Amino acid sequence: MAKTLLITGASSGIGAATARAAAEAGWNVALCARSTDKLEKIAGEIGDAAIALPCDVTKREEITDALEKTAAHFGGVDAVYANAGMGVENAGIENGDPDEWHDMIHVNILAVLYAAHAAIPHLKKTKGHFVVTGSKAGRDTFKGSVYSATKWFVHGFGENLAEEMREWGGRATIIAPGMVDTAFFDEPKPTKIQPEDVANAVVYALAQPKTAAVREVYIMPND
Ligand code: NJP
Repeated sequence: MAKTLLITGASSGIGAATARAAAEAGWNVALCARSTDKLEKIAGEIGDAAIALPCDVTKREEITDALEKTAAHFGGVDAVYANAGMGVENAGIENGDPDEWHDMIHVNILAVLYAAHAAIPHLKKTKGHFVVTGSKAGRDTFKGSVYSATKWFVHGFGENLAEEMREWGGRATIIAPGMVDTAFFDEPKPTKIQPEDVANAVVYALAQPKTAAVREVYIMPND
């Protein structure tokens, strides 16, 4: 029977590419983001193996509900990819905007915790897998970057979660890309990592036998 993956931030970029790659690899995919029209278009392209579940990841009840609906629709949840994330317009601390930090921390940190908390009861049943999008920015120092600091959190949390999940046979993986050519940036970045490259890394981590827990995949552009 096909396994099921719920993806947040599935309406564009890395999440949309992962939905397509995972479906190609035989997974059912549940697509979560706020843009209903984009989700429905991607789900329509994939077909019966996909459902669109509009969801704001900063609202705990919405991600909890999306997981329940996924389990009801496909018969269970084998993996969750907490990928939704955002940056800020105003870089640095001195010139930063605390309101922007608040929104970013909600999406990049708290919503990852909400997704993990809501996912564990489902993943425990399947000895499943939690994947989260970290960053090169979460393994390196960037002058005054609060975004980078949110991704440092993701890396620390992902490692700690992996240790908790290991107790019952679950696995957790951090995907750490450098610059990816997505709507995250205003200008196209054709020589940088392509969203499909990151999607391949997610599918690789999910495809490993139970004896191998891929804890992190670190991908850099090669230009
Ligand atoms: O960017 P983009 P990426 N509730 O803007 C969703 C990390 N990363 O694919 O709600 C639910 O195309 C948003 O959907 P919508 C980055 O930090 C990137 O590059 O419809 N969903 C969209 O689907 C992030 O964690 C680079 O607006 C929410 C998605 O998030 C991940 O990669 C490098 C939401 C953003 O897609 C995917 O970003 C790196 C909410 N409240 C890490 N807020 C890079 N691009 O260079 C946002 O190291 N979304």
